[in-house]
This record gives sequence, C-alpha cells and structure tokens, in this order.
Amino acid sequence: TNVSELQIQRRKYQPVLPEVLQAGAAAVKAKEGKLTHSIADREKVKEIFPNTYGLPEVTFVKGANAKIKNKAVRVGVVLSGGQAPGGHNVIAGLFDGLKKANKKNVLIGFLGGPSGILENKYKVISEKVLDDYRNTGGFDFIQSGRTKIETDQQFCSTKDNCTSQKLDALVVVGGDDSNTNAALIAEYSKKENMGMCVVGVPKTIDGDLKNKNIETSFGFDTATKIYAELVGNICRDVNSAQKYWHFVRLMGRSASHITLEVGFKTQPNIVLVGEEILAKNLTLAKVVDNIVSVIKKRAADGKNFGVALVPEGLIEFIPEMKKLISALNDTLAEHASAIAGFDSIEEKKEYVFNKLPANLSALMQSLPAGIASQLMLDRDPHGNVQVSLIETEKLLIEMVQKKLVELKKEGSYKGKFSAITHFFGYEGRCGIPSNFDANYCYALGYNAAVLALNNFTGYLSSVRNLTQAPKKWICGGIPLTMMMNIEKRHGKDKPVIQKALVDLKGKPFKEFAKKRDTWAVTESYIFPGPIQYFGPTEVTDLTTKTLQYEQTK
Ligand code: FBP
Repeated sequence: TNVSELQIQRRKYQPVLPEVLQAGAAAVKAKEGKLTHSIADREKVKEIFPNTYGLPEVTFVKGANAKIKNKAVRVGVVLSGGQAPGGHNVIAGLFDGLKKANKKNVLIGFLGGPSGILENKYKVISEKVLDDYRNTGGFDFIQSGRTKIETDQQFCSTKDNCTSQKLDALVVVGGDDSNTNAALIAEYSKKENMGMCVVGVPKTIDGDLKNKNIETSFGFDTATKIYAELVGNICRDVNSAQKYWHFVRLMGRSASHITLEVGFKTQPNIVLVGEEILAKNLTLAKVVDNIVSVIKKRAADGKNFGVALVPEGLIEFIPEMKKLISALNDTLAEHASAIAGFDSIEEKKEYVFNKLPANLSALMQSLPAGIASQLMLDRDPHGNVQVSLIETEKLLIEMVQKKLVELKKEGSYKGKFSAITHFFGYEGRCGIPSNFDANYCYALGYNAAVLALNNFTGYLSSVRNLTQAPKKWICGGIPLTMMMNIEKRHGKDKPVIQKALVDLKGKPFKEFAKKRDTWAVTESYIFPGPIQYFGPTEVTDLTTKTLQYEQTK
C-alpha cells in the first residue's frame, strides 16, 4: 500500500555478491594473515584488551567448510548511531548469509540501538517482513540510538540479556564510537566466557571510519550523491539569476570528507576543508578573510554570486574555537547541576562566561548570540558536540558581511553581497541506497554472517577492492584493536578507534588543491543530478571520486 512506484521496483533489485561469498558460508574458508598491532599505544591497548588484542587479519577464500552447518546459531544485530543509507541491506545480507548456511539459524534485531540490548527489546527477523525493507533507506526496520554501553551495570545487563537470548554472535553496525563499543563487548564476552562473538560493520555517512583495509564506510556514497544533486541544482540556480551567494553547510561531524566529495562532484566556488584550517592554524578571522578574498575577486568581474561549501565540523577545527569548545565541555560537565538550575539560556550563558578563562570568555561573548547558545547545547552520550545544531554558515556570513562593509568604506570593494543559507544533513541519511551502497551493504552483512559462523570475535567486516565490480570484491575481517589508539575522553585515557580525517597529503585533497583556484573565479559547476537506479552502468554503478582518487596510483 503506502509505497512509491520506485520502491516497488527497487524491492526487486538483487544485490551482486562478491564471488567468494556466492556459494554461501559452507564454501568459504578463512585464511589468517599476520598477527596485528594497534596503530598506536600498543602496550596500553593490549592491557585493556588482553583477550582480543593483536588477532590476525582474515581473508576469505573459496573452500569447503561444512562444519559451519553443524549447529544452528542465534545472532543478534543492532544498528547504532546516525542513520546511513543501506543499513537494511546489511540486515538482509546477514539474514541471507545465515539462512543459506542453515535454515534453522535465527537472526534477532535489537530495537532502538544499543539501548535495545540493555532493555532486551528485540524482534525476530522474518523473511516476509524483511522483504519489505530490502534496498530501502533508513533504519526504521529496527531503529537506531546513541546509547553507549560503558558502566559495569550496563555490561552486566548486556551479559544477562545476550545469555538469555542464547546469542552465539552479536553484530554491531556503527561508526567509530559504536565499533569501539563493539570491541569492548567482544573483550568482555571473552573474559566472561559468554560464548558470544562480536562482529562490527563500518557505517557512517561521514566517511571517517576507514583505513587500508576498510576502504569506505557505507552510506557515504548515497549521502554525498544526494547532497551533490542539491548543491548542483543550487549552482545552476546561482548562475541563472546571478544575484546570490549560497552558503551550504554539509553534514559530517568531524571530518570534511563529505564536503570534499560534494566539492568534486559539483565544483563550486569555495570549499572549506576543516583539516586544512587546523593544519594551517587559521583563526576565524583568517578563514573569513579567505572567503572575502574570493567574493571580492568575483565582484571585480561583476559576479556578485557564488556557492560556498562549509563542513559542519569546521567550528571544531578552528584552533581558537577548538579551545573554547574544549573549555566549555569541561565547564558544562563540572557545573552541570548549577547550570541546570537556571531557567533561561541567558542566565546559563552569564554563569558560564564567568567560569571560562578570560580570553575564551571574551571570544564566546564576541560570537553572535545564537551561536553562543548553540555551543552550550547538551553533548551526545559519546561526549561529542552536536555540530549539526550549530549554524556555522550563519556565523561566517555575519562576519563576511561585516568585513565587506569595512572594505566598501575603504573603497576596495564595490560589489553587492546577498547571502542565502542551507544545511544539508538529515535529508541525505535515509535516502534509497545507490547501487553501490545496496551492493556494499549486502556484502558487508553477508560477510559479517560468515565471520560470525566461523566464530571470529572482535573483527570488523571488511569488503574491499571497491572500485572494481562487486564480483571482484575481497572479503574478510580486520581486528578492531588494530584501529585503536588511546585518546583523552572526559579527561580520562580511553581506547578508541582512530577517526580518519581528510589526509592533506592524500590524493583527493591534492587534486582539490590543484583545482580550487580555478573553481573560485569561474563557473566550472557540474550538475550530477539525482541518483540513478536504472540505466547505463556508467551512471548507476558509479562510486565516489574520493575512492577513485584514493585507489589510482
Ligand atoms: P554516525 O557517526 O553515528 O554515523 O553519525 C553521523 C552523523 O550523521 C553526523 O554527520 C552528524 O553530525 C550526527 O550524526 C548528527 O547526529 P544526530 O542524528 O544525533 O543529530
């Protein structure tokens, strides 16, 4: 009933499995590679993960493995953190992989994210209901959440509920924080002899959970295609009316991968990369000066229009803002109850101004009132500032406007500046997955089933060689501890999976750096249009520019 025509057609799409998985888990053997090490802080990470540290990398090859059929298993799956297109196909791949191995295998889905594990809220996944969700966007099949499993009490509940569910494996679909949690549960399960293995699946539109063995996280492809369609349309609008500057903030909590990818796909006039701003130690004023210089140049050519992309994480990359946010994090945590006692945001701000070091207090008071209030919003359970709720694009426009007024007075700028803002974030997280994400997610889920059936614990499902056709993708598992280092969180040393930020020495950034000066003064706009699900494969199966650049020598 309530389905679109596209959904009806899309349901019939058969994801293409990598060749090695096509005959099912009973025809797949694991080849173990070298033992591994964490990327940094080896001793400390080893101390925290005595049972799961340093496992070997695993690659799957064809070969008889009939023993996986012997025992029927029960597997739980949980979707954790922000939505990303393709999550339902991870569940579909996992389900099909398990059922192909043994019809009696059971998959249950914990509801509402990790809190579903703590409260034992779940549903048994049936073929019939699952069929309605194949190749669809969103996480609504079993929902998601950001609860972090960290206290002793929470680990005990996890043990109680997973044991009462008789789980042989738990599959955690999540980003860096969620997979850090998965690693801790894997370690705990070993320590407590729970007989449950834990497998992670790399999810996040942000694209920052990646390394040599995890080429990209799922959802990045579809989300950037959606944003690029919208930005491309704006570029055309801008060039048609030639009277506005559009400032578009794009999601991606920390890393600027999304912004860079959308930049490649649309070639707008300004693309800010947070990582570069940090590396160059640019102040907010300097970032504004750089934007103003492009606006001035274009105005001198009679072009009072353009498009600027701003990564939502920018604010945390500007060194002085980074310091302010870090001091705010401490102040808000330390004085939580006093602050909760005030009714109005103005009173809360006043209180906080007095607690901050003088220079940071002055900086905070110099910001537009709205931005200062947004900086005070609650942190998420992993301690992250909710950058999606901070309107950095408005902050920039306000400062740009001020500067342009000054320049006009001096006589060095004669243009007109009229700006419009956008934030593209949530609209990209639940789109119908592209062919790439539909295939990749299905393969990641199926591969997670093979890892679970072979009892690999503390591994992240790894499907690679992604610029090749799906049939040629390489499958296996990467130990979670291999991606870890120690970072300070809430003032304490914690093991965490290292976020992959934009590498300024990497090919994608270098390509961008070569082109941006031309983009700034011309209208080199590209219009990618909407995601195509049917038609020539050059269009339907295209993956990201980021992957293409990363994988060309
Ligand atoms: P994950 O890292 O959990 O995948 O979430 C990514 C993200 O979409 C970020 O891009 C964004 O900053 C954040 O989630 C928004 O979180 P929320 O959905 O809680 O508002």
